[in-house]
Amino acid sequence: MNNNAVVISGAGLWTPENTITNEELVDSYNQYAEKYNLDNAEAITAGSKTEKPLSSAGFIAKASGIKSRFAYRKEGILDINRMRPKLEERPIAELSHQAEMAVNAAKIALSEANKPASDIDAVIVSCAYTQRSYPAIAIEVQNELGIQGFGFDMLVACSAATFALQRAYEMVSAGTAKSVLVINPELTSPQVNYCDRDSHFIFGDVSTATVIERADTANSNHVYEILNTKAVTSYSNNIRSDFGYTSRVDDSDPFADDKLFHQKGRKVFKEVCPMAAEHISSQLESIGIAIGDVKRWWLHQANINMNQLIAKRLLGRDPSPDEAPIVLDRYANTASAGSLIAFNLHHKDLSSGDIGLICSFGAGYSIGSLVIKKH
Ligand code: CO8
Repeated sequence: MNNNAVVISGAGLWTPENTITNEELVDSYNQYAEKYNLDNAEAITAGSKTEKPLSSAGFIAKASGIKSRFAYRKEGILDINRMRPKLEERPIAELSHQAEMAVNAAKIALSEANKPASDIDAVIVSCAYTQRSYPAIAIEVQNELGIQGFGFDMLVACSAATFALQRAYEMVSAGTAKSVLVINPELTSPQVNYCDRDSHFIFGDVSTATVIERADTANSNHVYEILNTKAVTSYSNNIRSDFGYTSRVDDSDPFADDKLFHQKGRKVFKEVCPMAAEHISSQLESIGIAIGDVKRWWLHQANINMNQLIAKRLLGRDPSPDEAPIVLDRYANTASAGSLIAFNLHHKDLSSGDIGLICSFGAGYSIGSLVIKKH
């Protein structure tokens, strides 16, 4: 490997302790829906309110592949009089929730990279939402870990992790940073509408982190050269969250359904699958790598049927669990972290020279991918 090559030298995954199974979630949602329908019976009959349909654990597992998810805070989510997590506000002298999640994953990634925090000179926190606009969560993390240099936050919904890895790759290639820590503290549960049957099951909380540096400074056990990166975006309203800093002044309800995650799931499925398959095959073709030469596909984890369809389009057959690992049965959709959870849990068995592909796809629409090769 060329000494100037840019590599992934360490990865970290931090998983919250609390799990919520489909059965638990559906049981609480159905109790909530039955109470809502009873309390609003007159309005529902008059047509001014809509009856809440019941959810089903069987539907969720079949339609999405999700069986369980992790929650940073479980309290409140299953309480039918609350239907959202209860997250205590912390004093500013304490580490913020999202910075804590980020630091937890970052410490694991640094240890895997065999690198002290003092060797890092840039921190990117990249995820679907940040807890506040400023100061950046990345700067708080930088301070907590004692890192010199600079940090910034970026948001690209489901592609936040891959897009940030690409920016880190460019910074190290250009020499503007020596070692970059990319962190994805995906605290999705505050934006999930647990009162909506169609989306209450989709998301989970998690945090992932990755160290990017030059090959000549890397000394960890699992080093991956980044051979190529590719990003694309194409505007779509099919996945939206309209909560923002202007929600206070536009005289709308800042907590209305449109201010939470909402989507046209079937449309997303139909439009994104062919886009992602085309994106990946044209990327590999452009660098002369045959589909059959890719040993592992660390794909975005939104829906098992989506992953199987994309892999089948690429391979011309069903992928084996070993080729395209699935983690969403335990983790659900974790916004941008999904493909990196798959990477964290399924990369150490690869041999020198093996090629893999990390790819995310989702809101925006956005697709981001990296082709990597084990050293
Ligand atoms: N229980 C029982 N029935 C249900 C349920 C439920 N929970 N939900 C829906 N149904 C019903 C529907 O109402 C429908 O009934 P009917 O036929 O009578 O109208 C029937 O089941 C079938 O519904 P769908 O056609 O919607 O079902 P699908 O087979 O399409 O499955 C999915 C729904 C699982 C949502 C599927 O469409 C999907 O996964 N699509 C892909 C979506 C996707 O990948 N989205 C990306 C979102 S993530 C992202 O981009 C990042 C955003 C930032 C993070 C946000 C964090 C909060």
